[in-house]
Amino acid sequence: MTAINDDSAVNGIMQKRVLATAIPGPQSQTLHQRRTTAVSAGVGATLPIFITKAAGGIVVDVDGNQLIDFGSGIAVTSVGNSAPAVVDRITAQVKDFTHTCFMVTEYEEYVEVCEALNRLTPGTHEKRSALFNTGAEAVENAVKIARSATGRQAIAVFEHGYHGRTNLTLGMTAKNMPYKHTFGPFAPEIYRFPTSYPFHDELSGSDAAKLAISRMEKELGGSNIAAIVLEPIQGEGGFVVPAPGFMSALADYAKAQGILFIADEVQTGFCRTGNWFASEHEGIVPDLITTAKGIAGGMPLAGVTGRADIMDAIHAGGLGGTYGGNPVACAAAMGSIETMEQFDLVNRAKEIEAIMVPRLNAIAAQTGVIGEVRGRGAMIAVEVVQPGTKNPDPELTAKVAKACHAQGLVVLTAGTYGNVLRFLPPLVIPNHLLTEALAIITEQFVAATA
Ligand code: PLZ
Repeated sequence: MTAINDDSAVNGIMQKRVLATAIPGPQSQTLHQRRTTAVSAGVGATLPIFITKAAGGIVVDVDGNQLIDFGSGIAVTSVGNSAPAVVDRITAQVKDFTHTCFMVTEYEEYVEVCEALNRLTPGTHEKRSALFNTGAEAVENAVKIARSATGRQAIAVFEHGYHGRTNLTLGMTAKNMPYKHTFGPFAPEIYRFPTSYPFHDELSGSDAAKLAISRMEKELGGSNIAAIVLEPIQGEGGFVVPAPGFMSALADYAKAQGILFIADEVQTGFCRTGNWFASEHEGIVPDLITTAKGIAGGMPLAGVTGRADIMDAIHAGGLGGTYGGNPVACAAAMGSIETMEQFDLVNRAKEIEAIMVPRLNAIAAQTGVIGEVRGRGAMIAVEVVQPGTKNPDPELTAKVAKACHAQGLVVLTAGTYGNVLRFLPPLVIPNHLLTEALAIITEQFVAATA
């Protein structure tokens, strides 16, 4: 880790927080104003600053501010922005060709990424992959594949789950505002069940699974269920880590009933949680696994990987799309995977967890407004509550997030109740920036609760 864990410049950007103006600064404000006359008001912005450069653990804005990045563009730039291996591979690929459509004429880069996915995902069984552009598209295709391969229709999903913004995946997503509100009706045959949320349900993994399974049995009947789709750690839902045994009990039930177990690892995959995939923490080998985000260092790419018998059960031509597995995105993925292996980012994510969790627990003890510090690896969050209760405090969460932004730290919120502050640093962030960010978070929690 020595190569990327010092405070020198990365890609010419000093790994240093700089507050040159108020945030957002005047140039960002001007651009944001311009944006309102060109971009639909339906597209949000967590922090309305305009970025010109980013590398390592820093994003640079038009006003010359340098912010510490605890968002990674929502868990995407795990290898850092414009990681050298990603840039080199993209540059070479762009010079050769940018697109043929893999369904029209083939190219090796697509096959290479599928081989890497088959090798890196859990399980040593024979696998196949197919490539798409976004996480939602991967989930849509996993559902298509599961329905076609099983001849069944019902899809079981969970409370607090998030699977995307297309019509099918919105139906699978739990939260109304802002995702689903006024956008229905949603696709049929999607059923939501209780999840394991240890901080609130106080159930063991096996008891939580029993509850979900008995509901599946009574409301659907196991033989009607095509797939159980689950995030091994819920992302948008608030980094909810299920109690140990929850996933394995569901996976066992699925196996016994001929139901496919689909792990949506779009947010948790590719070293983020201190394993290549979060399913591994529980020894789960999913039948199908969806990936996106961290796979390609910021380029749009997604995959469905799974048992060869399932993936090959689909009729020829049944899967595809114009851009899925675009060669430039595939080149980026190979550069990204190379970086993860070269710098051992699985273990770097564990180091980040070891640095962050004690500091966040200290804030919890000091302020009394953090009910739980949770997550794995570099996917860590705090659930903000009214002191002495488990009642959500979304106002305080928003206030602390905003105060962190003003101090030059990009943080995101999450959770069904909007009361989770989540931290997703690039895995290549230098330690001094991690420490500085934790100091900012501490100060802002203390100030907001004083
Ligand atoms: N599955 C588990 O986390 C994307 C969404 C941000 P796409 N999460 C970030 C937003 O507000 O739109 C996500 C996820 C899981 C699927 C998806 C969807 O991935 O690449 O955004 O389509």
